Amino acid sequence: MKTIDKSAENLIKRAAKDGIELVWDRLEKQQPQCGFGLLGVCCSNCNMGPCRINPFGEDPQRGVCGASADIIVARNLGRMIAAGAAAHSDHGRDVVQTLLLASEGKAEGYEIKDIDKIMSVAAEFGIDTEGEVNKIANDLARAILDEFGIEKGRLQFIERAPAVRRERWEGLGILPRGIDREIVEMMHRTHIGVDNDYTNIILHGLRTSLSDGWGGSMIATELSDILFGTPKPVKSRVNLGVLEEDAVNIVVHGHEPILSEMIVVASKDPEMIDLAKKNGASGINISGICCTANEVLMRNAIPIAGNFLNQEPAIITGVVEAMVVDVQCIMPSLGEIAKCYHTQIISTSPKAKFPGALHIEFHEDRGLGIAREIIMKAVENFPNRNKEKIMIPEGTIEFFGGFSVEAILGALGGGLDPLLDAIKAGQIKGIAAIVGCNNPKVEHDGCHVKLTKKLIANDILVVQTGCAAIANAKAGLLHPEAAGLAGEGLRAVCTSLGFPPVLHMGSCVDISRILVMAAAIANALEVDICQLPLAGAAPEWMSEKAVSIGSYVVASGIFTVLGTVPPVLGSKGVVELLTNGAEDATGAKFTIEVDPVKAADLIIDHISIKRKGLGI
Ligand code: SF4
Ligand code: MSK
Repeated sequence: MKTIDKSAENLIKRAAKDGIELVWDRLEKQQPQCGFGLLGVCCSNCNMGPCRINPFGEDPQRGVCGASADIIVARNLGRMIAAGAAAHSDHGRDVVQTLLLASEGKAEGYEIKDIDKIMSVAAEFGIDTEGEVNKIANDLARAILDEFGIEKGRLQFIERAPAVRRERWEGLGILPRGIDREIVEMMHRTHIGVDNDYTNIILHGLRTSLSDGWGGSMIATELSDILFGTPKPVKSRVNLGVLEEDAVNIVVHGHEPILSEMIVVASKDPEMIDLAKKNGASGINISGICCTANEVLMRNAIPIAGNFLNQEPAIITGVVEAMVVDVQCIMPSLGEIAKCYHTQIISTSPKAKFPGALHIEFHEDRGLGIAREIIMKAVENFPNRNKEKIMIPEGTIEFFGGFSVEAILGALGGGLDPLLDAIKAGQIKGIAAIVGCNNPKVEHDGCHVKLTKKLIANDILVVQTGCAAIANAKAGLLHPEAAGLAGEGLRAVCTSLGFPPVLHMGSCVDISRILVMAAAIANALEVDICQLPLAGAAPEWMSEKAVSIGSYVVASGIFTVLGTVPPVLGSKGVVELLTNGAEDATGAKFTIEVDPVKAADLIIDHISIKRKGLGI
């Protein structure tokens, strides 16, 4: 089966009937995929190549320059980490720029929403918090821009990690210095003839990934909270059924909250609603796809249309007036599919243009004005719908999101103690972070849901971000009633708090919230993160960002299970390092397990070992 998402199933069938090619069809046409690529043993880093290593022991065993399979696989993996870290961190940089402009009164529509958070983050950066808020915001934005460079030589947010973890990083020589510096250095090291020691490359990969998790991503999360508010629990609805037949449907898709927040604000403007009514609609319906969806869900309870593999089926409904995209995880196929419908794809980032899209470039200084312009385009497109093509799935699923660390602590009465007590008493055996994408190589959403169900049934609290969270929202697991599927201990805790057994903590960059929580638990118990009953999993991952995430999660001391196979199997050395050697270095390692039920068993065993280690 292609998907377990009932709201997408019939749309996929309809696309096939209408001869519209979707991601699954393109994957099929790519078969067989290149064996060298799957193993990670092809290289085109210089023009003596491209080279590939025969994994079956026959010649050639070396690239033209003499690079072995170990070197080629490590270099390719290093570049994947660098690309992923760059994506998250450049997102973070855009949020800092917005804060900077807002502090100078040059960003229309933006304001500082979380005063407590700006004060606490400013204090971390040693900024005087006595003065006027805009001055503090300006000083903070400038201090954070320094984190991208090299002058300071040590990222500020790593101070949130337990001292013992920082010492470990220092001992390994992987303390992240500057975000851009680590990414650039990875590109330098993997140029022909530079770093040809695969262990050294992988170690720098960990350092690069740490500059994402404890740098770029954490910056994106914290500053988004400052500008748009720190999330609190919210109720919303999910799946493609959130699209409405009589309203102007605007789907925001991509990653950054900067424009989508303004679109949400502008969509409530009576003038925009009147315009929609004049064009024959009942109003304006905003929904989201991918991590933009998670951003506007967390702070505005905006419904979610779907995750990564829902982006093409969304257009097949025939009711999307505009799909507004910024950066990351946006398929270049959207423009082609939209040609068969009235949907207007609107690209907005100067960094990301798409075939067949109308480009309305976003600039923070006119944020609200541009959002209004985009909404007007969507509204004017409403009369162009072809009524015969409309196919909206019936029924939506209710779920809860908005579980920032602050919200979780708030619900626990302001401190971690109730959670620690539940863990010590074995009511909650441990915590698993299930994150990451969809991948058409595996059943859409299926691995996320099977893994999660087995974990909660075994009293493991699941925390989630990204497309993984959306998958489980669609499956009904992000609702307090899902506590009925949990083991006795977890069920009791969820029932007393009114919490779901699966907590939605936000977008991909918000995995930094999970790091903050892990560090807080480790600090409270006076142990290192790697001693805690924690695990990570990315059952359906596909993006380079997921490679960076997996790497910083392991580097932070958390055992991680990958559900789709990374392109590393062509190197015995790299595989041994990631699945074994990493444990000596970081206290954690990777495992690859494509069967989600077996992956759950691995996590359950791991958590039980860690519990024994703590004597609980
Ligand atoms: Fe081939 Fe070496 Fe050039 Fe890569 S860097 S393409 S292995 S010669
Ligand atoms: S959106 S990176 S497909 S989680 Fe963050 Fe989903 Fe993966 Fe993109």
